[in-house]
Amino acid sequence: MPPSSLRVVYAFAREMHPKTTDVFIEYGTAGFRTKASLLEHVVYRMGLLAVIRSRVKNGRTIGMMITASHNLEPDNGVKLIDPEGEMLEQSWEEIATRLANVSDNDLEATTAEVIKQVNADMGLKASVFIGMDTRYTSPRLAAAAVHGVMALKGTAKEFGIVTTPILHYCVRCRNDNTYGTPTEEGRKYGPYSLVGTPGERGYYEKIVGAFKNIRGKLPVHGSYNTTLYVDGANGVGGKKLNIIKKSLDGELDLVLYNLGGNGGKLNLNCGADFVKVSQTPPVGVEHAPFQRVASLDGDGDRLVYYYLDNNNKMHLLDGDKIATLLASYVTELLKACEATDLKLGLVQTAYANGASTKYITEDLKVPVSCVKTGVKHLHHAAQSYDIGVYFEANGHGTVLYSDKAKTTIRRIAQEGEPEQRKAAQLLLNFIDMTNETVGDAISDLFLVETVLCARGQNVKDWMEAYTDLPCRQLKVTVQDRNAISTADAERRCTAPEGLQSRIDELVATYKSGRSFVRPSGTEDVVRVYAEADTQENADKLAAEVSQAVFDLAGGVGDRPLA
Ligand code: NG1
Ligand code: ZN
Repeated sequence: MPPSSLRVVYAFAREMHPKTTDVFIEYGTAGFRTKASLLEHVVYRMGLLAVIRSRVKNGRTIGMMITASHNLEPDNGVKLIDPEGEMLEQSWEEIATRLANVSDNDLEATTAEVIKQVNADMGLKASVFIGMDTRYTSPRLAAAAVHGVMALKGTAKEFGIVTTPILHYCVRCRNDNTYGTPTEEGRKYGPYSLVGTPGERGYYEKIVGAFKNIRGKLPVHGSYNTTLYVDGANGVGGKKLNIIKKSLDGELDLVLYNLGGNGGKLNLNCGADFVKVSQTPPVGVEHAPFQRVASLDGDGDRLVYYYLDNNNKMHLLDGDKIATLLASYVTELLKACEATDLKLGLVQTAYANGASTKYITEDLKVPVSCVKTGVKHLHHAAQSYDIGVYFEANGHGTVLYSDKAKTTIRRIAQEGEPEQRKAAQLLLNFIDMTNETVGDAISDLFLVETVLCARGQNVKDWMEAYTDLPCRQLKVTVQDRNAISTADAERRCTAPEGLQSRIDELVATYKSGRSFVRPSGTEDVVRVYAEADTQENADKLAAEVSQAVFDLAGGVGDRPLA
């Protein structure tokens, strides 16, 4: 494409999506995320970048998801998805930030610069898949994305309202037709049965088909009960479960709440992030004690469970509990099929509860690594195992199976002794049910339900594997959150001076105390995490560390936020 044809880049910007703000915006852990009203020009420019990225990847499809996940309704965001269904390569984050912040007048020249820098062949075809969450600002932003794609003569395909993981799945399938068919519904086979080869399955066929298949092999027994309540966060995940529900034939009885009707607001006092951070049940869900409840976030990529006891006290089963449940079950199946050369490992972040890390190491005897916050770091680390289970404590995670693992398990399923074959076949269904591209609340929900059913366990049995240390998360607003630097997978803070030694002093006064601070990548705050032997102590430690951040890192206002 000759440089003169980049004029249209400026024309679209000026006429349709002008930059109306000078607020600097940065591509963070989850792409760009801020007030929806500040995003239109950013999304348009990401449409341009997606086309360039697609051409650099030889015309393979790139994804663009319009969402602000668990944030409240007024926010929105955009992130790019790479051809394998993974997060955008890190080295492109700086390019995205540059393109998002230049003036409209400089946009044409900067676009040309970027094309040159990444050596994109603008004569190639380019393909971009676009999806959005349920926010009322999303359609307008999706239109800006399409214009960005058009301005550089790429082909945009809109998926409408989808969960983030559905879009990741479709991008992966479009580029690798052995993984599946890039559609939500699938085309060939009736109500989500697991027929045909993996490459012929749409999203529901893959996940739900595998679940039904495995349920045929695992009769309900023990204290497992097929009724599951779900808090849909008034977002897209609940809506998709409502579609799936109709095809479940009693294998799982979903009772869905917070589906977006009745004035329920997205993520407001409900959803996985609210439940995890506030450690309180969502509004709008009514149930008896010990009923298993799953809570999704607004774009359907996070999942936590909880139940209430007889005293209405909430008990949370977060990402750590899900990770340990899945890792222990896969380990069991690997043993049963005697695939002893396959190494399983677990990846967590500093937010993982200390009790979970101890349980994984000492009881499950599974290697565990700790990485920086942000799915891309976890995903990457999980790829170093034959089978890598990764979860953030907030409920975002999945399981990755290497080609070696898949080949070995397939071979055992065909050639092994009868007992080995049985375990390997269950494992193959388990792999089918997993969305390996990214953490996926719907896929994870079916994985959890499968393990509980296989073990005949209720939610209390699951909880009893280990006891979480009480913990607390707080936020502190400071003048410049980037004044905080961290090291050792964010567990220690290297600036501002004196803060880490203050944290060490405070932690030393608490039994089982642990605390760390880091700047958020999605909000303009510093996050504080603390755990200790009692809830009272965890709360106190978190408050004291927040005060230290406030004092030493330039707190804004009268005192730290509650
Ligand atoms: P930040 O705002 O950087 O803490 C939050 C989550 C991340 C990740 C991103 C993306 C916590 C403490 N942090 O990031 O784990 O999920 O959002 O959504 O939960
Ligand atoms: Zn999310």
